Formats: sequence, C-alpha cells, structure tokens
Amino acid sequence: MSTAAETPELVRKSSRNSLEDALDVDVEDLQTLGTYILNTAVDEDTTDLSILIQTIGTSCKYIANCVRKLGLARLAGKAGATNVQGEEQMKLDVVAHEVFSRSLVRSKRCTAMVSEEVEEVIPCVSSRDGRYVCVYDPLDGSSNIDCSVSIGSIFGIYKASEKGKFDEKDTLQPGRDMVAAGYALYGSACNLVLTIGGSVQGFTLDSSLGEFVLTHPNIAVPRKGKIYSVNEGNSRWWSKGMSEYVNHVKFKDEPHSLRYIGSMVADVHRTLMYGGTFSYPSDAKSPDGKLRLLYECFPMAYIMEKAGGMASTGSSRILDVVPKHIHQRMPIHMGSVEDILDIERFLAASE
Ligand code: AHM
Ligand code: MG
Repeated sequence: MSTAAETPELVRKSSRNSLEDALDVDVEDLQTLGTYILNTAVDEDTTDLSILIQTIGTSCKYIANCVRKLGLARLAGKAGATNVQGEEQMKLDVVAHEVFSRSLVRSKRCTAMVSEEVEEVIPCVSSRDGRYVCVYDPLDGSSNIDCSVSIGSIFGIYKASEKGKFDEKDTLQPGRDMVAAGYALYGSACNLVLTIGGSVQGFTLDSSLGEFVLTHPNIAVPRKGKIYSVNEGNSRWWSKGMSEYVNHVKFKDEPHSLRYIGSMVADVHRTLMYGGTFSYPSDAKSPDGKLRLLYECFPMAYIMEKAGGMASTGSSRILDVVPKHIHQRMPIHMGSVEDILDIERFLAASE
C-alpha cells in the first residue's frame, strides 16, 4: 500500500496514460487565467489590475457562450441601429458591449472606458476607487458574425492619472503607456491572449471546466513568415509601395501565401502563431486606413511587440502615436519584424 506522500505521484503516473498523454499536459501544471493573474499581483495596484482582467475574462466567457448559441438563441442578425462609425450594429455587437461595460463598471476598478459602440467616453461614476482606464472593441469582425466565422473581443488597459478621478484626457494616452492588453478569439477554440506588460500568454477556454487554461505560454512571433494578410479587394486604391510589396511576396522564388479572414483578431492571432504580416493600409479611398487606433490597433500592436514582433503605421512605430480623438483610425502593418521592415522599405521607396 502506498503512503499518503506517495499517492499524488502514483495518481500522476497512472493518469499520464490517459488524460495527460492525450492532452500532452501535466495536470499538475494546469494553470488557469485566474491563478496566473493572481500570481502577478504584488501590491494594491496590481491586485486591482488582476480583478479587472478577471472581470474581462468572465465577460469573454459570456460572449463565447453567446457566439456558440448564436442562431439558437436568436442572437444572429442586425440590431436595427448604427454605431458611432455609421456602421450597422449586429445584435451580438450590442450584447457584447453591454456585457463588457456593465461588468467593468461593476468591477469598480475603472475611472473611464471607451467602447467602439459608444460615441463618447464612458465615465465610471460608481468607481470611486478606480485607477484604470479600459478601451475595448467588445465584438470585432462583425461582418463574420452571421456566417459563424471567427470573431473576437479586444481590450487595452491604462493607468488613470489620478485614482478615483474621471479625466477624459486619460483615454488619449499613446499605446506604449498601456499596462495590459489582450484579446479573446471566438474561433474553432476560444483563446484568450494576454500581456500584462511582460511576456504574452495564451489561454484556451476549457468549456467543461469553464476556465481559461494556460496552453500557449510565452508566445513569440517568428522573425520572418511566409504569409501576408490584407484585403486585396482594395488594391486598386493602394499606393505604389503597397502594390509593389504585395507583388514582391507573391512573385518571389518562394511566394508567400495569402490568408485573410476579415476579423482582425483572427488574422492577428494567426500572425502571432505562424509569423508573416497583417496589414490594413492607408489607401486612396481610406487615407487613415479602417481600423481604430485606440481599441483595435493599440492593444494588438502592444501584444505584437511584447511577443517580439513589430507594429507600424507604415512609416513609424504605431504605439508612439498620441491619439487625437477616441475613435480615430490609423493605417497598420504588424507581424514578423523582418517582414514589417520590408513593408516600411517598400512604402518609403515609393514616396
Ligand atoms: P468591425 O469592428 O466593424 O468589425 O471592423 C473591423 C474589422 C476588422 O476585424 C477587420 O480586420 C476589418 O474590419 C476588415 O475590414 P474589410 O472588410 O474592409 O477587409
Ligand atoms: Mg472592431
């Protein structure tokens, strides 16, 4: 008979044949989003940040459930209104915004929030002790909702200039001043990718546990890739440099593959995993590009840099841009360092 001290090892060894071999994980190492972020908390500030991120994780689980039940729960289709961008809102856009905003207000850790779905900065009047500002796109990739193609949620977190005080200017900080950023991808699996200013960690939602489990520790983007991702339907409006770069990767000895989902979260997630480039460039039709600086470009660029990649406006580091208004758009190119440097060279040469 084994002693009590031996038992855990025995359990481990016997279960290794089934669960652990099948999943190739040590159950002993199983780390959830909750334990990961609580382990990063060292003082009052970081404990508040942990609570905030935990709240966002729960919101993402809620939205993941809605995505899975989309047609069944009558969540598909248009909401019948337009958002601040003049874009038609989908029912899921509205639900995701409500989930994010209500849970963040309730967390009492924010002084202000910016959502893609709301024109003005949202003051968190009930959060007297809040010390963070949260910017988010609650549901990105709206055009993919009704055909069950991957969509996501994006968020970035800044420090407020003064604890408990709402100051609209706090929402216009450059991306480099973020303290955390992340996204949830509602795809064939639900992933949550997060950085709290250090390494980039990837979690997968285990729906039987109802937990995000750490599956992709220390994500690092390859220095060079073989994929480019851009809406080539816009190529008639592209600059000479952009057209020449895409021709270069298409007609070189080992041509790059094109992958474009039309959901930034999904396209950037693939870029993080496999390398290559994701672009939404400036063009003659949309000189500022399409993607929103604050809650789309900044968080994804922050994650990309923390994973060892690069994020550029086409000529300079995007995280250094100081926003002028909360719904500002910005051209963006991000991904493997060597590929993004190539894009910058092509764009500069054609100026
Ligand atoms: P959305 O926030 O309304 O969903 O728009 C943003 C999305 C991004 O996810 C994606 O990269 C881009 O729009 C795709 O745009 P296009 O259809 O012009 O290629
Ligand atoms: Mg969006």
